Amino acid sequence: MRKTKTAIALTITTAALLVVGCSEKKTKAADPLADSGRTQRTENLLQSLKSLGDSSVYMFGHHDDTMYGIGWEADYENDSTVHVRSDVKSVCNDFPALLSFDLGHIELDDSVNLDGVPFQRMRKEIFAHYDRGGMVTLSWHLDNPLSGGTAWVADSLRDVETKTVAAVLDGGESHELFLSWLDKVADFINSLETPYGVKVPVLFRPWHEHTGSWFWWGQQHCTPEQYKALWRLTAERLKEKGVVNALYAYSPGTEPDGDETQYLERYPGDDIIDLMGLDCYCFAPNADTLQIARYAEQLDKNLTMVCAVAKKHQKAAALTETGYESIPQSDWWTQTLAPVLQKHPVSYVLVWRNAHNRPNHFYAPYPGQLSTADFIRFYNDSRTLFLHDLNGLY
Ligand code: BMA
Repeated sequence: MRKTKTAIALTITTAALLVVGCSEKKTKAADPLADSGRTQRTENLLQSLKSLGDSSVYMFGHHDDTMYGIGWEADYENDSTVHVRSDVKSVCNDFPALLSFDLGHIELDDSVNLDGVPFQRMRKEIFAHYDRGGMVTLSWHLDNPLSGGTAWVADSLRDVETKTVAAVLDGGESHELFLSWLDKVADFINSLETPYGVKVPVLFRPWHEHTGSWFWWGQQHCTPEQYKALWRLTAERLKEKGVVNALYAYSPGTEPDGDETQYLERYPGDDIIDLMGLDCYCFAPNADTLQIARYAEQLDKNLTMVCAVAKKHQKAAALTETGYESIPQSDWWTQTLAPVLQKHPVSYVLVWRNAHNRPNHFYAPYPGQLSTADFIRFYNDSRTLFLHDLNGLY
C-alpha cells in the first residue's frame, strides 16, 4: 500500500491535465502555445517544478532506469512498454517520478546512444513515462566535433580538444558541423509528439559539470563568455528549429563550493535557464564515514547556495546528479542523503545509472543490494515523490 503524502502544491490547470484516455488518443489533444512560445504543458511543468521548491517534497529520479539494470537489459526489439523493468521498481514497486536519458551520439546519427540505448526505444520510454504521469530529463554527453574524440578531454588530444568551444562558435572551424549536431537534438525533441498530438515536455540539461575540466566545455577549456555563447547558440538554434517543449537546466559541479559568484560566473542568463542545479557525488571508498560526512557537508553547503540563487532568480532548483557508486553504506538513503535534502527546497534528486556491463557502476539499489531495506524506508518517507505520488505535473 502506498504511503500518504503531504499534499503537493502543484499548479494544475484544466488545460494541463494529462490526456491518456484511449478514446482521446484518437483525436488531436489540445497542445496550445503559451506566451513564452513554448507549449502550455511545458510551462505547467516548470510551474510544477517551482511549486515543488515551495514544498517539503521532492521527486526521485534515476538515469536510464527502464533501459537496463543489474543483470538485465531491456529487450529493445520488443515493442511492449507494459512490462517494463526497472531496478527501482523491483525494489519498491514504483517507478521513479523522473526518468533521465542521454542523447550522446545522436549527433553522429547513430541508432544507439553512447551507453548502447537505442534512440527509438528512448523515444518510446519518454512517451510511456509521460503517459504514466512522470517527468523526463535529457543530458547530452556529445562527442568532440573538433577532434572526433569523446565528450571527455583525452590527454593525447588535449591541445586540440581544449579549443573546441571556440571552434563551435560563430566563425569557428567546427561551427557548421556543430549546428548540424544541434539540429539532430532539435529533431529528436521535436519528434517527441505523441500519436494524440502532444509534444512531451522535457528538461534538457546540456553543458553540465562545466566548473570541472573533464569535458571539452569545461572550465579550463573556454572563457566564461565562450561558455555562455555556447549555451545561447544551443538555446537559440533549438528555438529556431521549432522546439517548443524543452526547459533548460544549468548544472555545475561542486567546484564553486558554495560561492555564489563562482556558481554564476558562467551562467548563461535568466532568459535561457529554467532550473538551477548541482551535480555532487559521494566519493567514499570502503564506506569511509569521514568521507561520507564530508559529502553531506559539501552537499548541504552547495545546496544552500544553489537554492538561494535559484530563489533570487525565480528558477526551479534541483540536485541534478548525485549518488554513491555501489552504495556500500546500508543506510545511505535515509541517514546521509535524505537528511540533507529535507533541509533544501529542491524539486528533485536524480541518481545516476545502474550499468549492466560495468561492474559496480550503479547508483540505485536492486533486489538483494545492501541498501534495499533503507531505500524502501526512503521511498516510504512522506517527502520523497515516486511515480504513484504524482498528480498533474503538466
Ligand atoms: C558517466 C558514466 C559513463 C557513461 C556516461 C554517460 O557518468 O556512467 O559510463 O557513459 O556517464 O551516461
